[in-house]
Amino acid sequence: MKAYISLGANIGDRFSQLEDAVHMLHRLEHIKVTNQSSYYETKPVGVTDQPDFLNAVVEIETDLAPLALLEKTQSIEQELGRVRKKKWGPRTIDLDILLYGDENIELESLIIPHPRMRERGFVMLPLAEIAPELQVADGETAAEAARAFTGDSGIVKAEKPR
Ligand code: PH2
Ligand code: MG
Ligand code: MG
Repeated sequence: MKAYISLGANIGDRFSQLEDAVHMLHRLEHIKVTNQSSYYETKPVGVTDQPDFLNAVVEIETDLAPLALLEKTQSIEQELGRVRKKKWGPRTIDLDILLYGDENIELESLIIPHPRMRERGFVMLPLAEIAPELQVADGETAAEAARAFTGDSGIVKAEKPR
């Protein structure tokens, strides 16, 4: 199954944390990272008095069931030192499952498609970069949903530091 995961970090070494998370995903059995967006420097959305984020989206191929995939993403968050303090507060790494094939899932612990993804430029711009034709809602592609955010000065492609 093809799935899409968004990654975000706004404390610590944000580039390394995102890169480590992608490598950890790829090294897991049953998951292959098949595409990765650029990194984006983004203004915080929601709780705005926190540091800027680095965001990206990856496409994976997996035969894990959704909840098994969620367990993997949560253990990567744990391993990279995520401490859950306040909802939507600063984090060393956040992995959110956006889409899992074309499945609709509504569990207490997991809602797919991610309920807020189409309102979030920091998700839609990187997603549209790697999967413009992907259907994100009835009759709407990622590229179409991302159009609402083109020219948003709060979302800028970032160069990877060397
Ligand atoms: N994640 C949030 C809340 N706000 N803002 C940006 N720019 N990037 C994020 O990844 C982000 C956010 C909750 O997970
Ligand atoms: Mg999130
Ligand atoms: Mg999350």
